Amino acid sequence: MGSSSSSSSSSSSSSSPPPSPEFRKPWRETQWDKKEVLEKNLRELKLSDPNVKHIRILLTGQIGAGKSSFINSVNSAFQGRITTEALADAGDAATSFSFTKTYRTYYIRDGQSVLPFVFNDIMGLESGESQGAHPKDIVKSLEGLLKEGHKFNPVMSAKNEDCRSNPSSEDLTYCLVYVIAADQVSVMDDDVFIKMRYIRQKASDLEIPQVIVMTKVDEACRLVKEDLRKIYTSKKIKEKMQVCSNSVGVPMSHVFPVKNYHEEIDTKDDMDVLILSALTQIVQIADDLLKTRKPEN
Ligand SMILES: Nc1nc2c(ncn2[C@@H]2O[C@H](COP(=O)(O)OP(=O)(O)OP(=O)(O)O)[C@@H](O)[C@H]2O)c(=O)[nH]1
Ligand SMILES: [Mg+2]
Repeated sequence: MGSSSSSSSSSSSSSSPPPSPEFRKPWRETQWDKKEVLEKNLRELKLSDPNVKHIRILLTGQIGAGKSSFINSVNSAFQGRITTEALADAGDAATSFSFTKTYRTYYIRDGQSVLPFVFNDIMGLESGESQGAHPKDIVKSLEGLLKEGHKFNPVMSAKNEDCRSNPSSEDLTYCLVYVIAADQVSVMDDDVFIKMRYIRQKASDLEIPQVIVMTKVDEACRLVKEDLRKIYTSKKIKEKMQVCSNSVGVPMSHVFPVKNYHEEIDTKDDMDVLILSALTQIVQIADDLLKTRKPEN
């Protein structure tokens, strides 16, 4: 009798339910019902230096990570409709060449006015010496040296004669954003991380703040795909954010998960809230640098 009860208790403990994929409470606050407030604050933002009209944010990351889609998503959130100005790859992300090949500045419009922040979209990083954007070009862009329309050449960084010699405050980058796909971060090639760490070192030397936008959260977690509001209760998403943070060396407080517009035909408030929350943090971090930095002449 005694032995049978002890064997039944050990079998019940070995078949205990699997751990829940969710935390009981979100570990970060999100203003799900405050989309208009987030939008208004960004629209009415006053930069710390009145001489700078637009604060420049540079996006870098692996090919197909969702850099162009993030710019389009920000624009879509402000327009209230899907826009594709930065032209993202229309196909599956499994392409081996960068869809973005030219250096361009994207302005975000809100009705008639242009918002006080701009994005630079850059060719994606790829493993291998002569694949994807040249890391030195990304550093030149951080320093405000790359000219608009520059055509990326994976084999060779931009020549000095093709670069600006006297960048203005507007040409400088005030925040570097690593765009990393949540479903790819655990399988990303070491070579891409090596390139990112090279860029990170140079950005740190220039005292440029860095953040991570983690895209494709819908591809990494089924719960989140079904309900974006589970973003900060999903254990899987937190785990992916931690991998991003450790791999690049950016603290968790600077990692922002988003779902980009990619197949939707209308904008959605929950997607907009995550995108605008990430943008609010990025712009504040960039503006902190603007307070202190002037171009070196
Ligand atoms: N499911 C999902 N797909 C996404 C998301 N963001 C981007 N995509 C898709 O991923 C693919 C690549 O996106 P892009 O924005 O072109 O990526 P990129 O980083 O600009 O790529 P390159 O310019 O080639 O370096 C496209 O097919 C997008 O539709 C997302 O949050 N979720
Ligand atoms: Mg692109």
